[in-house]
Amino acid sequence: MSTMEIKRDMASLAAVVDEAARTATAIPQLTERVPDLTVEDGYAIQALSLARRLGRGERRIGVKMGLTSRAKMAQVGVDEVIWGRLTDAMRLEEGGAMSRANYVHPRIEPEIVFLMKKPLSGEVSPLEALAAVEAIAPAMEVIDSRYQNFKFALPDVVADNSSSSGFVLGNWHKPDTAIDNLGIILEADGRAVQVGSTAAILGHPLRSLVAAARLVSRWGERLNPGDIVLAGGATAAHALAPGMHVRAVYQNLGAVSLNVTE
Ligand code: OOG
Ligand code: MG
Repeated sequence: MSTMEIKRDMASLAAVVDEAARTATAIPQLTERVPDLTVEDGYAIQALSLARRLGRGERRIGVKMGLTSRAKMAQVGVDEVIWGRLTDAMRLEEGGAMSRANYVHPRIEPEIVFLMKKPLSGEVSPLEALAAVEAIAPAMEVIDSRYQNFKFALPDVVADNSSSSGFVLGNWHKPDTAIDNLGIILEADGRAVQVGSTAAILGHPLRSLVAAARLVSRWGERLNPGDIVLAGGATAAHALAPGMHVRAVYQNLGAVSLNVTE
């Protein structure tokens, strides 16, 4: 295949995942159609599908890290840290509502989010990463794999923007707030469905920011001032259903909540 043909192919695969996300329709894994799809291809497809979103007027506002905890890796059977791009259209109002109909099979997970005040990319130490942070907040991510049965291989999930589909942010705290080992309870309708600690995120959520700086620069990007960085789920994700009220309660940081409608 010529370079031109390969590029065209990536663009059509980007259209497939983007349309699946836009219309909340489950699709077969791309690796079923293209068995030799690589992780590099996955990131190329992700970048092209993000470009389609930007073409519809969405704004890139940061990145998400994925599979930064054992619980998450075990839940989806992929054990490599991944990243995806976030846009303003994915933001959900804290304490507000999200419509189940806009998603294929949404799940929610408790995370930590960083707000950047300085650019960051490449190999950095945890201290250098912290020096680039404006604020830290508790957050929940709504993930929604576009693949049937929430099943995928590494190149698939990367192409599908690492399952990103929504997020809700809690109150901002100072960057020097201790976040290395804070208890988290994820509740659905007042019942604890997941219990964990921020330490589950690579031992310390700051390590996820270090990994984000390294990974984005590998793909020609950087973290910019004003960007947010979701550090990855601290527990396994919980499936969402209409009528459900979900809340993540954090030791010292407060809580974040969301209501699921039809
Ligand atoms: C992949 C995305 C993982 C996280 O926080 O670990 C992720 C998935 O679980 O579908 O967002
Ligand atoms: Mg996540």
